[in-house]
Amino acid sequence: MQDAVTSVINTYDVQGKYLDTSAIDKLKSYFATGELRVRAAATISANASSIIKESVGKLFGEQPDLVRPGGNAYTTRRYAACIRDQDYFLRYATYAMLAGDPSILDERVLNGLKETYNSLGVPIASSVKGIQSLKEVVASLVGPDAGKEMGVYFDYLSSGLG
Ligand SMILES: CCC1=C(C)/C(=C/C2=NC(=C\c3[nH]c(/C=C4\NC(=O)[C@H](C)[C@H]4CC)c(C)c3CCC(=O)O)/C(CCC(=O)O)=C2C)NC1=O
Repeated sequence: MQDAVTSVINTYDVQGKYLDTSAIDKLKSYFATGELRVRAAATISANASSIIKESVGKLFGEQPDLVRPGGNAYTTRRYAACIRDQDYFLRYATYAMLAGDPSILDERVLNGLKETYNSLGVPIASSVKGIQSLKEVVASLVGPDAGKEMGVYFDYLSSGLG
């Protein structure tokens, strides 16, 4: 896993170069949003269970077949797995937002996930919809600026799955 700072340093170290203005601008923008990121992470952490609840409410409201017989989230065991996956997406997107870097999502979440979902018949399009519901619920809770930062990582998860 890396963060915005180690990402810049690694890139320049490979080339044996000092930081140029593009690198400095990246670092400036990361530090300038530091307080915003920490505050958003605190709000998300304190409200995680209601965020999850609201996001699956939206998803199952729009796609009720998922929780009916034959649906992938039907039965208590699969319903619980579905909620747990939403929780993983929220928690890891929050970590990535704090780091200002998506690498943790590749390493811990997306690696092999699509294959697992396909082999278990977990519908990818509905999972992406669930991630987008998280994005909406979080944005309404933390406000537009922090919502935009989080949105980057929910979109990263969505396109990594899709
Ligand atoms: C930390 C990183 C991490 C992730 C992301 C992860 C996901 C993950 N979700 C799984 C299953 C699952 N995921 C879902 C999710 C859903 N079904 C739906 O219809 C909805 C669209 C969606 C919820 C929004 C379901 C229902 C299963 C169980 C499928 C089955 O066993 O038949 C499985 C298979 C093993 C298991 O059941 O635990 C994995 C590995 N595991 C991890 O360790």
